Amino acid sequence: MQNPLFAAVLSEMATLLDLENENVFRVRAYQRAAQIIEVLPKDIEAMSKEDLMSIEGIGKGIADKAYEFVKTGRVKEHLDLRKKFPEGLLSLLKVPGLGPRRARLLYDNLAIDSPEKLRLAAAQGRLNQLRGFGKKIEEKIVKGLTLSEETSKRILLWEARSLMQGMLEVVRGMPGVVQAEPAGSLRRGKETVGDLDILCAASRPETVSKKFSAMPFVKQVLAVGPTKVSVLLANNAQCDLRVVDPACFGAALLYFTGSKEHNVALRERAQGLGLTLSEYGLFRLSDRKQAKPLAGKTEEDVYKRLGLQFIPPELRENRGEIAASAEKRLPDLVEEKDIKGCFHNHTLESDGVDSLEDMVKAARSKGWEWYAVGDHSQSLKIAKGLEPSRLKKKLAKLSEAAKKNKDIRVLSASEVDILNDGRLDYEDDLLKRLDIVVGSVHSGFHQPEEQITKRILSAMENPHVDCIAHLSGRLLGKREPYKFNIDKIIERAARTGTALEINGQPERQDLNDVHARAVKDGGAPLAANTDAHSRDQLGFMSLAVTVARRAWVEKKDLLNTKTWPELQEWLKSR
Ligand code: DGT
Ligand code: CA
Ligand code: CA
Ligand code: ZN
Repeated sequence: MQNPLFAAVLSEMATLLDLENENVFRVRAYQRAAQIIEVLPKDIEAMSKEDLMSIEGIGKGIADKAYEFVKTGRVKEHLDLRKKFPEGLLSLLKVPGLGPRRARLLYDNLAIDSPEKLRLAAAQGRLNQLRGFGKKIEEKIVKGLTLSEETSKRILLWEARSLMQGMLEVVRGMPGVVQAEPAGSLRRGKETVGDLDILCAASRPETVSKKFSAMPFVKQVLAVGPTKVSVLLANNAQCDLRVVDPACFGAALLYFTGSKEHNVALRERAQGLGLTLSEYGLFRLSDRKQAKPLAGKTEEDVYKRLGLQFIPPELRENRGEIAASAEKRLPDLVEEKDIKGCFHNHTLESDGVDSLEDMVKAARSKGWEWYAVGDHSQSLKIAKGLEPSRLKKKLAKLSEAAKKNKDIRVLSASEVDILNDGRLDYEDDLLKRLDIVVGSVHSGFHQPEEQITKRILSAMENPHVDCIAHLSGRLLGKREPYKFNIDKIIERAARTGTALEINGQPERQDLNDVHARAVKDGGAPLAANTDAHSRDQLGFMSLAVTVARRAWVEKKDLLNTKTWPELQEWLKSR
């Protein structure tokens, strides 16, 4: 699956064309094509040019480039465009708050071609010499610099997973490869990953490492040895491959999955038992030559020999999982197949792209029992939020859909803004008519902690509000969470029975794992939501479930594992 890599190429081309002052329609066409390819369910490799061109938004130019990319692993025009600008300018473009036009101004007038030079210029107060760079913009840029420095080298889990899928297909197809699995933070399901780690067992390691470094979408080989390769992919993501002997695959997988902290704690436990654990296996301390492994073929064997229950990768952060495993009280983690529905979704009535009918169809094909169709409320004008009159019309449409769909229960919902003063964006008599009300903060992000907390608390006091969405408001790499008092919110949620959402949008993953675990421990309900704005985005449920698993969440802790009769009962009890 080369789609994500090709999408990254197109999106960078859009940026470069914009830098060149190319006409905006061409720039937009590339941006649009990148978005389309990114979520295309079909592999571009398996599509003809005609197939591609039959998709709305993909013309001949893009189809030709897709063909070139599949054949050669690169796009010549992309590389030519790149050569026109210094590498540093490209990294400048990734700073939130700096578009291509502003970056170009900085480059042409102040010779700024790297984030470092930008920071210096800001510190020296040289930015406001430029037209259009007022105090506000400057502050925004400096904030953006800090954020992007922290996250620039990390990839969102969702994106990393789709890259990994493509890499695994290739590696598994190489001669002599017995097994290949993802490792590292990706396997643990961390919200962002620094690099992709692949572990593979093969009879002739050198052949694999050679082939791996010669893959078409490798941009640069960073290091290569017979059993270890590090490469940069076309989209600048780093990928590490380790090749090991099948006999110690389990021990190696355990080691390279990490986390480092989990590994250290495991090794301490081994030592206490007179054993030693390494990437090659578990041995007696007395077996100095490490000739006779006690375990190593599978992870299960290693854990068992250490007197432990198998620990799912999502829990391996040294947050109490080893003690829990030793005492046989590991949680029975929720799985995606336990999910029966979703509270928070959008249609094209507000800012989604698919119709109500199509969203319901997609939910049905996921095998869900019930599905709450929502949209934004009136105050969120940029997202075409529904005024009461439109919402009432939609309610009529929804009851039509509910009658037509017998095999999935269609519920009415809304994502209702929690206004700056804590009131909700619809009157109670309208809220009362909705099956599910999801309350959200979309404004006043800069209010002090006390004020934002108060807004959320008062929304939870409203008996119609069933769930609070994306509690922290963060966008990974783009926007910091606003300030709120998590303890007070959890305490209130536990009392009012209001669910707190685990939002599965790749940039949100909000609640995060730590907060979600605190919610569970605090006895408040959780709901895993996709916040889908298109049919494809129902797939984000898997991301929400991963966050839940990292938070030690079991089936019973998540409201949307309830069957329809169970959910009905819950709704009645509110
Ligand atoms: P990342 O890539 O920053 O998101 O995080 P990881 O956890 O994937 O870290 P990475 O890629 O540096 O290494 C992959 C795994 O290899 C890591 O989770 C544990 C193991 N590992 C790497 N270096 C060490 C080390 O120095 N000591 C131990 N015990 N384990 C290590
Ligand atoms: Ca890694
Ligand atoms: Ca690595
Ligand atoms: Zn929202």
